[in-house]
Amino acid sequence: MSRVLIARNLPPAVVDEARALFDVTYRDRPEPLSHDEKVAALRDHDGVLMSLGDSFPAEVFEAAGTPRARILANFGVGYNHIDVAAAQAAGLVVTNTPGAVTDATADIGMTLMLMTCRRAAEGERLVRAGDWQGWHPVEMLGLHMTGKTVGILGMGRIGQAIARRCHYGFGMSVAYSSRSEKDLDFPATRHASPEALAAEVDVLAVAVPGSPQTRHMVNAEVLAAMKPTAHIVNISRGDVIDEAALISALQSGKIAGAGLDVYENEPQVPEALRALDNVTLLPHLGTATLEVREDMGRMAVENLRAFFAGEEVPNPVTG
Ligand code: 8YV
Repeated sequence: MSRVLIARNLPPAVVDEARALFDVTYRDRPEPLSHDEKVAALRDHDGVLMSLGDSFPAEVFEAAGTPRARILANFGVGYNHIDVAAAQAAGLVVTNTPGAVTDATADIGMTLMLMTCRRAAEGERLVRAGDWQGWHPVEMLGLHMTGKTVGILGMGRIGQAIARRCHYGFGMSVAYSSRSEKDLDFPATRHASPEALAAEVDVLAVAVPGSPQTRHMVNAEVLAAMKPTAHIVNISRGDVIDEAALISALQSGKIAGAGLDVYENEPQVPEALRALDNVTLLPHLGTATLEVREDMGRMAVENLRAFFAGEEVPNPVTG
């Protein structure tokens, strides 16, 4: 039986499934692996099922020498915490869990959009603090979403799921910017660059995967191109937005609001961001439902099973 480390606590059904297939070491803890634990994981197991927070930079593979492990099965779609080239050079296959995360993450995108555009988090804080003075005709007016334009930065699976929700559910027009023209089943206008997209939209939804190439793709220039009435939401990776530039755009009223599920240095959220009223801040809830976490776990286990059975892995990551 192949030896597999499950590096973090997972839904019990996933652990049971893995135990039926592999000789499992279950590290039933929420904390990410330390550097030494990662090196030991690679040396002592045939495969490692790991997740966000368990970063695997090149130095981990270097420290592990010629590892016993031949597969890193990431529990999640985003793999910017793994140096895939270094993993491959050390002889490991890397896999992820696309598809399983799409709808839940798009739902959190819509939650953020509604909460920031309609000032719901701000209103909730007002009521909770006991400060609500009663209904008023021009109190807490937000942005009406019907008929407005959403801009999707990165029209992959999650971007498309957000766009469909906006188009079919909220009567919004869809614009996008992505590396290639997409063949879509709903109307959408492509813009040449993030700046050009930002200038045209009422809500900018960041859905491009995190990577060295997309780091700070939303920079001060992109934020400056946005309308002062526009909002931005991010369900991707925190560092796709230059957080310092975002804070100053929000503080100076260059943009109207932001809804964030992800941050540059999770779980640290800058005090300056937390002090702002025009932001909605969620703790990386994108895939946080039991069904979705079970689906993600099943996909990760299936990648491991296929690999050890000598089959093609269903979800290889190529870097
Ligand atoms: C996951 C995510 O919960 O799938 C992803 O890439 O960002 C999340 O919402 C997390 O990555 C689990 O590892």
